[in-house]
Amino acid sequence: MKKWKDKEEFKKIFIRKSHVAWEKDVRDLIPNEVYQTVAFMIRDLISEDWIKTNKMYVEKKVKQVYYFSIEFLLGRLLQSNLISVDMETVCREGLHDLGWDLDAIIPEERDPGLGNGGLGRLAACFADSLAALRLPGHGCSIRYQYGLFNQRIVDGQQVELPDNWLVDGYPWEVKKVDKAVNVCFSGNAYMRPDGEGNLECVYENYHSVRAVPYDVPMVGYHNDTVNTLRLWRAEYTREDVYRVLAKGNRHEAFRYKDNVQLISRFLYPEDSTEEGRRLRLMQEYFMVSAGVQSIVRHFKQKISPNIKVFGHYVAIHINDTHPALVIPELMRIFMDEEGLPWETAWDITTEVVAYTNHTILPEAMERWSIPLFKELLPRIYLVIEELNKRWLQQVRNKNPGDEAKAREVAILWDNQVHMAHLAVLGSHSINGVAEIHSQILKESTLHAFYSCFPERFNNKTNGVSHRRWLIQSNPQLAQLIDSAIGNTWRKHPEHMIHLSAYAADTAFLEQLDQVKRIRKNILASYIKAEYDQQIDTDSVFDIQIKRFHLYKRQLLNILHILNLYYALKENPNMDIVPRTYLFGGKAAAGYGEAKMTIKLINVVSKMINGDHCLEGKLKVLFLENYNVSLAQLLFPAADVSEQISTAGKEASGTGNMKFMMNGAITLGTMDGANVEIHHEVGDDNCVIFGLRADEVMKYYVHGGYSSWDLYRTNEHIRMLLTHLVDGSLGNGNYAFQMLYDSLLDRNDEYFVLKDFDSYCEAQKNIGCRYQNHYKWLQSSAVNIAHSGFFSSDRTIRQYARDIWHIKPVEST
Ligand code: BZD
Repeated sequence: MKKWKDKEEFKKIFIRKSHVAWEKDVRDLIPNEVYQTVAFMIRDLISEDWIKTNKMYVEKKVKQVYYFSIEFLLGRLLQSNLISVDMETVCREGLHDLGWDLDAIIPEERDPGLGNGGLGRLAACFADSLAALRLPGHGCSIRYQYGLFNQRIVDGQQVELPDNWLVDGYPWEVKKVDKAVNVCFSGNAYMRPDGEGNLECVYENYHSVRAVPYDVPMVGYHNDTVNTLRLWRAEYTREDVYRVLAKGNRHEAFRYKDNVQLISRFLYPEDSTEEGRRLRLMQEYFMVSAGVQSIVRHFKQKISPNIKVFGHYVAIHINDTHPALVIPELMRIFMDEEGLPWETAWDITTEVVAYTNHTILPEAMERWSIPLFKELLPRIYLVIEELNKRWLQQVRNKNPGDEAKAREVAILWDNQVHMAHLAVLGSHSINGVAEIHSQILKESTLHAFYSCFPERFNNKTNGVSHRRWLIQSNPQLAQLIDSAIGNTWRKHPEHMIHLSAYAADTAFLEQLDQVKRIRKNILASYIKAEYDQQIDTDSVFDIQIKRFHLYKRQLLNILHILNLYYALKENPNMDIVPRTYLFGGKAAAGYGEAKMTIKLINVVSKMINGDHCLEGKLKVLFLENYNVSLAQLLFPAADVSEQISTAGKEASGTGNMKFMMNGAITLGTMDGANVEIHHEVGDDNCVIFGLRADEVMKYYVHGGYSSWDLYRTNEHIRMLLTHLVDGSLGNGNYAFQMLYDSLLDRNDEYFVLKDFDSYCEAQKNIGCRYQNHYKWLQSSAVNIAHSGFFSSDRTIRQYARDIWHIKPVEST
């Protein structure tokens, strides 16, 4: 790996580079120019390794995995890359000599918001681990011109602003014009006899879009592996524009250009409405077709002309169902372009593809209307139709007369294409993302498929990159861990378990306390600077940061806070441990209840923070525009990690792991990976409350829960709900009617009221535990010690061993 020898060399190169890039004296640079100069210097360091890595994979003919994900939520790369090449100190000192502070330069990089939440961030942690473990694996996604919206809070309400993250350019990407491919949409496709007794497909009158890749290096931690994240952008070709122009209509040509570019213009929010669905389907096929074409081309050019051995060298992973069209696209290429018969094409396809499911919420299961699908992707539709025909024939032969069975597993049904069914059928491996989630998939959501292919189902509990979420975000804690157990945990996070021995070491716990204090102060200063709010660093920092969704139950959290507020008003001498409740997260633009929950939090926050009788006891803040960078400040400062989803609904959660790694105590339900966190640390070191998943399921199946009954019998609940609609929150009558209705008229689908008392108890329990500060610190240490299991390195090793069958590649 190339490095700067020392800060002197750094400065020399910096000065030369900045002269060339900006034609300016170093003293006259603006911070953004400093950022870009350092970024290009890092690119210089890694470029040889990047070329070498790809060469080595080809020369050694190793099997490579391609991770397809409609989202990659990378976070800023400057600091993480500096850490990977082990040059952070040299850079910091060099910049300092030149009059710049690295910490002031880092925020100059725009945080690329190419994802909504957990799913996209997981993809980024996986890319990080693949490179760190020297595994041959690459990402494939879309280069959205606008990432997830920027959130502003106006009058307590979320307002969505466009995120034009590319305005200043993106120094980490390399446009690869020579690697562009064409992706075809619409037109007509039909089968006809090929003259040799078989059928062949004719596909004509289609529109083609040029897909141009932009490669971003994924730099391995302290090694010389540099993998690639390939982001595709839709472009028009001059020839295509001329062709439209030749028809004599200039407006048509403009429209054509615009429509093509629209494909990679916006990231769609997870709960998007009907509008834009056509475009979303185009995006999915665009990414899939471009990615698969480039993999096949690379394979044929560099690995083997024999397509039948494709599966020995290539694994494709689909991150949820959005890339499931990989399956029919491989079939199309194998049959139409490589001339393979259906059966051979199918064997190779299923040998190559593996699928991870990330949700069991029925409304989040992707389905496309058949007429839309047929119109946009006629050739792909023919493949799916044939697949569905063959599959249902098999199912009906096995279960004669059982139409319910056919319905349960059909890809085409009710005029819809069922993407999860396509994904399951076309994959040799199907996994959930936490034990409980994988169990629910087998027992319920995908039970019919599980009985057909039990051997395909497995679990891979999620993990997060301890490099970004501990080493980078919390260097103070990382150093403390080093001083206790040495630094081998940085490469082997499972070694963190040795920290258990320090959970009773007073000196260590005092230092841990000190580190938490420092991190709380850093966060407090940031909040003062950015939001002009003062927070008390002696209070418990209780944090809920994640996407807003009814099942994640931010509503339960804020109702408890409101209840506490009323209790304090009634009894001002009540003895409570001072609390600072922090919220962050975005709601999908069209998700009324989620947006109203944000509004409720802001209204309650204003009321509580403005009430001077409560000063020093209770503070509530909603932090605008939660993103990866803000997350990096919040996790290290947390005392309490709010993981309070309705049991059975959160597939895994990954924020829970980041909090744990930073020593926060989980306050959660037995849901997703909380179950495994609880298993790791035990009842003494986390606080569990609420219904269990089987109890929730029983209520759904057999009934027996009435939120109105609770309303009638529980005076706290009645009072809180009344206040939502009687104007006493100072926001007009009926202000929160939608939330009131969801809790009562719609019978509280997510059991907020049912779990309310249990949650209040759990909050009291947290207060008591915090008062015994020594024990609290012990719990904190136990959590950190046991967080090694939740490193994405462990997860990726399991995927590599059990699903992809790929091995680390050592440089020679
Ligand atoms: O995936 C999340 C789950 O809700 C979490 O429980 C889990 O930890 C993570 C990672 O496995 N799912 C998402 O984040 N899903 C989306 O963001 C999404 C995006 C587009 C369309 C549908 C869902």
